[in-house]
Amino acid sequence: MELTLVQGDITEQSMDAIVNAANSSLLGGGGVDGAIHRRGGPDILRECRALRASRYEKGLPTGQAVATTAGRLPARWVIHTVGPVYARSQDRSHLLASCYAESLRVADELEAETVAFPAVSAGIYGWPMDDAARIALSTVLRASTSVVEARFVLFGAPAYAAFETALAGLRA
Ligand code: AR6
Repeated sequence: MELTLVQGDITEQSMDAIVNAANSSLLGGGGVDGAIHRRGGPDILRECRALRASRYEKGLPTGQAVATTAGRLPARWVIHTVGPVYARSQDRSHLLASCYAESLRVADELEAETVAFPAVSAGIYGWPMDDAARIALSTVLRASTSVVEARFVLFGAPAYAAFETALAGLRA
């Protein structure tokens, strides 16, 4: 698998699937979630509502992932995953790793070959970027998947630099 890092906006990526850092309501929010729903249009929210009514009446649990189509976005699918809120007093890194592993599992089910990820939990959910990057990259590098390209789309220079440093550390 090819793993790439780019600085940019995930809503502009022409990939088979883009991953959304959602919340368990699946009904939208701020950050990358807000951007995806804003640019993708109402079809995504309609499918999210249907998922809530059928498979996830209590919401999508933290660490899990589920797909919808991508509305007006250039991607084909959006894979919604729910990152853990960062807590200094409790190690939730297994849940953050699970977001990436489960997103790749859903991508495999969709036969998606190219997948773009944001830095899940590293915005509103408060995860320190360096640690979020290390968990994200090590999980994706370890995954057994048919995905051909995993692209991390980092919003801003500091996020990109943190991922670059973390990747160099993992490859050293
Ligand atoms: N493209 C790529 N990355 C982005 C974009 C974008 N368009 N916009 C923001 N980011 P966040 P979380 C970066 O807060 O921490 C929502 O309200 C951002 O700079 O989007 O998992 C949900 O509904 C940061 O580095 O997600 C949840 O309630 C990273 O994406 C909650 O926020 C993740 O930041 C989830 O919080």
